[in-house]
Amino acid sequence: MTTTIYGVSGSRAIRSLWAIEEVGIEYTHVATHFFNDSKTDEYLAVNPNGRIPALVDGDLTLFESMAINLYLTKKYAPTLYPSSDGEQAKAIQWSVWAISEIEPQQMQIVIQKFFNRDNIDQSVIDSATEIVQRPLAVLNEHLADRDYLLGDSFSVADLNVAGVMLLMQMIDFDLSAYPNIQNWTGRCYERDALKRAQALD
Ligand SMILES: N[C@@H](CCC(=O)N[C@@H](CS)C(=O)NCC(=O)O)C(=O)O
Repeated sequence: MTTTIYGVSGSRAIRSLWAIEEVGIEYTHVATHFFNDSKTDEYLAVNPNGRIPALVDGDLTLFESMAINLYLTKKYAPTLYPSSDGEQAKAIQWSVWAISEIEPQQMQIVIQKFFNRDNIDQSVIDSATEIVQRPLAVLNEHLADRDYLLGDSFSVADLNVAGVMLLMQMIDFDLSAYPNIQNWTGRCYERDALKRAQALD
């Protein structure tokens, strides 16, 4: 069976490139860029949304980084995927939380800083920065008495939330009011699997 992952590391595909490096299986990386590469007929047959990442694992084709990561860890890296129903639900909870509570605000800032450089609307940045404080405070509080989201060890919950939070670095977001988040991202971001993923195209 062959496993192929599509996407470039300088994009949200980094989340799933990180995941596939964590699980340690053999795979083919197709460095599909989010501009033209993701709109070819060949790629649209893999992901009709025209977005990266996407995964083909044998007969299974998947899009959405969080779903790809939950699948990869469950199937190939049981140490990263919780065993109890409750903890599995928590992993899903944090994954959904990251893309619904954090990512939309980050993207507002990304759009202004990177795609609207000549005409930045500071009010959009200020508003997104303010809105994201509430979920950041929740995450910071949650990490007050544990090293990782589900307890003592790194799991797919950390992979997914820290994967989404990678964008915070790109937009130079000030996290100094959230020391527990800073310490936790520090632990997550020193993982070799992430470094290998970041070294890919
Ligand atoms: N919710 C998707 C978002 C994927 C996404 O929007 N990827 C961007 C790259 S960062 C993309 O492919 N953009 C191309 C486009 O929207 O046409 C996921 O997490 O996988």
